[in-house]
Amino acid sequence: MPPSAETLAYRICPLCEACCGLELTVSGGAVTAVRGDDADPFSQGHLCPKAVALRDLHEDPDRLRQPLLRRGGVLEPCTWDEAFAEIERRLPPILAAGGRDALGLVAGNPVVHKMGLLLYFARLARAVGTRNIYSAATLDQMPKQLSSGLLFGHWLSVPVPDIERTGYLLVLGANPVVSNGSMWTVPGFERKARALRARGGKLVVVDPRRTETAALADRHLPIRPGADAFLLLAMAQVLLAEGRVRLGRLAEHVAGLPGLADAVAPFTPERVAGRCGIGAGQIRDLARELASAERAAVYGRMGTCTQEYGTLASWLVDVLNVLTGNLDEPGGAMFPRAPAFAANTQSRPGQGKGVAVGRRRSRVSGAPEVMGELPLGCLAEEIETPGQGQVRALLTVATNPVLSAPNGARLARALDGLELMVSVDVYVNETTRHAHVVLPGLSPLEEPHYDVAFPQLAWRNAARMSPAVLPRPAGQPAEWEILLRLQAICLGLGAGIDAAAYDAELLAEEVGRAAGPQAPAVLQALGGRPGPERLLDLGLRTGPYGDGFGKVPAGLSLARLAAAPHGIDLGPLQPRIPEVLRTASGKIELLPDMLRADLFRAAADLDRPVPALVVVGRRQLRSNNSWMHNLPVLAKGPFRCTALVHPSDAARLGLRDGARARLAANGRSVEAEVQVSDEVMPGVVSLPHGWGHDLPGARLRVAAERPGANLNALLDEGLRDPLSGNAVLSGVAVELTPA
Ligand SMILES: Nc1nc2c(c(=O)[nH]1)N[C@H]1C(S)=C(S)[C@@H](COP(=O)(O)OP(=O)(O)OC[C@H]3O[C@@H](n4cnc5c(=O)[nH]c(N)nc54)[C@H](O)[C@@H]3O)O[C@H]1N2
Ligand SMILES: Nc1nc2c(c(=O)[nH]1)N[C@H]1C(S)=C(S)[C@@H](COP(=O)(O)OP(=O)(O)OC[C@H]3O[C@@H](n4cnc5c(=O)[nH]c(N)nc54)[C@H](O)[C@@H]3O)O[C@H]1N2
Ligand code: SF4
Ligand SMILES: [Mo]
Repeated sequence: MPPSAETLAYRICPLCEACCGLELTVSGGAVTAVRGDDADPFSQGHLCPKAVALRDLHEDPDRLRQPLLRRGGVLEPCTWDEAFAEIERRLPPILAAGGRDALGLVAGNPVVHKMGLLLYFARLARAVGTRNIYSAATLDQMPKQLSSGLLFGHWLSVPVPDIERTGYLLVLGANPVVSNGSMWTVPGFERKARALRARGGKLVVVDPRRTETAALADRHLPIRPGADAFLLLAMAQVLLAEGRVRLGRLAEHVAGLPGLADAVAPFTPERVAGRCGIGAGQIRDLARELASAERAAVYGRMGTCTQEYGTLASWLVDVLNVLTGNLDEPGGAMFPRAPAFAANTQSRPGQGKGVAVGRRRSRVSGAPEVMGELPLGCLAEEIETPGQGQVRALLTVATNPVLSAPNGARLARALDGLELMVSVDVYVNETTRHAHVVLPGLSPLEEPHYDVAFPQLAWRNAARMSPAVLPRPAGQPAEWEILLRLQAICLGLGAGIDAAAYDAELLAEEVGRAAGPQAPAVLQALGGRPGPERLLDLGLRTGPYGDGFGKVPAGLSLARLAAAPHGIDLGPLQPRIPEVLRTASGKIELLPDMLRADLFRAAADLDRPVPALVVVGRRQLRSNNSWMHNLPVLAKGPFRCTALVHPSDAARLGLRDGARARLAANGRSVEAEVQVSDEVMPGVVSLPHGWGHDLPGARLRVAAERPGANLNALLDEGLRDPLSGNAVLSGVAVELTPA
């Protein structure tokens, strides 16, 4: 074939949780067009403007293609051997002196969008054995993972709305029309929501801002930020007090119902109305409407997690799903069944160990470990504070916490105090500019892909994998190999290790433990594919749809999946209770002790005065957290990092539309352009996150042209939901003055 001939390639988009199937036109070694893949049974042709940016990302001259090494204070290109040799020279002595905990690990959002990173970061973390593990999860969804773990027994047993069959969808603190869904993989949410309304169903949105999703809804209820737990408690109180609870089929699978009525009794609609900014009558009506809908689902996301009562709110979302008989029912909130890697399809069905938290605590603040992680908000103090267990070396993988986490300025100072910082990333950005060694990952187009986590959160069961679209540049390792080499260095095996042989050795150990006498045959069947692909084949073949290495001839395997470029549909969500449960009791634990106890904190806080002005975040279609502002196709157009202010607040504060204003909190401030709009409720200002690209040393030429204001510069790294350790990013008091 002549190199200029056009070919079509199919690739799952790695840029958000929707995981859309894309059809890429490839010509002359470059991607020349990006479309949604209409033949993909899961995403059905959906795509958003970010997909087109995959091409910009691939071609971005600022994207790193060579490792960098700090020499004389400056990050300079080096060879891979030099980079690993430097790490091997510096890291083992730090571990020898300070122990395993001297190495901190931080994983960022794109880790979950790259098969090699997700599978091998977990392995690296286990092998190193450090307690200092951090990730974007504690800036995001940890409350949902904790509440799901407590209710259902596993961190990723998160029920999602069965949107195609529901008649009523209540959305709190999420804007899936823009975000394309989170902890709910639902490409084309907007189309599905319109279809819901077209068939006579209802969409209700609870959000301080009339979002793009709220604009589509039958009803928008503006809520004071941080008050969701109170709203949901009152709704549960109404259902219980008015005898509207119907557990249906779940009755025999639920524990803890008797205590629930007492626990929520103090939170009547009248008691919480002021805190929520929603009338008691409206709260009561909402509860009754939800209870009387034939098939309904409640869904809460970012807004309900990134607040002081994030775990309570996340728990109550599912309490309402249970109380209304909608959990695990078609048209309600259901558990997907992932084809591979899902803990809730493994081990004994219906019962397990549940989840444990607080098995250890962070050294400085005493924050409990959750899901093996410490709150990212603790990282700076763990680096700064001397003593046994102090973080002296740091490995960051695909993360930019200097912008994406509260009070990045403090973290940036702390990073400069490290003895060694290694970053696996594709840019020199606000965080990696602090590194001593930067190891670049491949462009997503150069790697095969399978979504390890998202099928467990998907609107429909499916299996899809993408081969690499473009060849990998000679000499550049895949990210899983980079992580494996780092693991070898940490374990004293040396940087020069043969990564493929080491990987095969580790796989043999794993399979040996799991498959016993069958291990040699299993290893033989997995063959000599690269590491992550072998793990995927193993996961698929031993998974719930798998071929069981020949036992189920029509079952799934990597070979079978690879032969289906658009993916394989595995049907609508099916009821999974009790099989999905992994609690010790084998029941849904409706009132876990930890949450019952947290209700006292909420009750004591019910009458706290509401600040005059609080800040919330805002996601935008042409932006993705902190890292896609360097891509021309997304960066063009009107500047979007504006502060939305309600007309009544603007008048009160003397702010004009288009004027610049200073936002101040916690003794820090940023400046942004004001956009006066009744889209936000009075008393709330909305500013997007992930901006602030004006820090010296970052190499993001496009982003630096319009740096924007960093919302997180205002926030407090110590303010967390104490149960999950999740940062409070929403509802923080701010002062707003003309600049
Ligand atoms: N105030 C406020 N703060 C927030 C949020 C909010 O709503 N409000 N949202 C939070 C949420 S939900 C999240 S998930 C976090 C995200 O915060 P982070 O985990 O910091 O993720 P990103 O900001 O998306 O930055 C991604 C990083 O990965 C790098 N990267 C991109 N692609 C690749 C790749 O293929 N390989 C490698 N190795 N690196 C890559 C980028 O260069 C960048 O450094 O931000 C959180 N911060
Ligand atoms: N285009 C785009 N898509 C993205 C991302 C992106 O940056 N850009 N980021 C991706 C990531 S990492 C994630 S985690 C997902 C997140 O996806 P979503 O969960 O949909 O997150 P947001 O769009 O931030 O929506 C959160 C909503 O909560 C509202 N809110 C704030 N505080 C409160 C509160 O106290 N109560 C209630 N009820 N609402 C509140 C905000 O106004 C906002 O509308 O999006 C993903 N998709
Ligand atoms: S919605 Fe998400 S997965 Fe789909 S094309 Fe856009 S960024 Fe990619
Ligand atoms: Mo996120």
